[in-house]
Parts: sequence; structure tokens; C-alpha cells
Amino acid sequence: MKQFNVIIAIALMGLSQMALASVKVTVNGMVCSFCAQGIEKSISKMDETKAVFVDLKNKVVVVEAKEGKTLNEKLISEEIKDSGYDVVKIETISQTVAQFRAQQKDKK
Ligand SMILES: [Cu+2]
Repeated sequence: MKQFNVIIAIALMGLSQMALASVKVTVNGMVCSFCAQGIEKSISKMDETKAVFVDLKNKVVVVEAKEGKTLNEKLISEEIKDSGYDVVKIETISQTVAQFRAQQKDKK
């Protein structure tokens, strides 16, 4: 039974990663809402971006891809660096921007 659950968990993980790919970027140097706005604006301009969420408190930028599109992590990272911030870490998460937002709210 335990093994069975593990298989289901792995299958679900695979599914969610296929269905929704968001990129979570940890950024250093964002201090105010102007920083957040600037980053949000420049990443929103990208063709494959569906939604952007900048979390100043946790210093993360979450970018969600449009359906069927793949986010260009390198481009996102460069865009943030060009705006004058440091990219500490970039990773793929299986949440949408809306889900990530909701999760941050729950933490408070
Ligand atoms: Cu600022």
C-alpha cells in the first residue's frame, strides 16, 4: 500500500510539472515597490509570460508560463540582472502564480 502511494505521488508530480511550469527566482537588491514594479514590467513583456508575482518580503519573483510555452530562465535572469539586481537562485516550481500567492498569504 505504501509503495502504491509513492507511485501515485510521483505520477501526480510529473503531471503537475507538465501542466504548469513556473519559475521562482530569488533576487537580491529589491527593496521597495518601485523595484518590484520595474521587474514585473520587464518580465511581463516577455512573450511566454502569463503572470508575474514579485514578493518583496521573501525576495522572490515568480513567473508563470503561458500554456504550451516554456520560460527562458536565462532571459529572465538576464532581465533582472540588467535592471540592477542580483539573481541568487533560479528554480522551477509546480505552482501557478495564484497558488504561490495564496500559499504566501497562508504563511502570515
Ligand atoms: Cu526600489
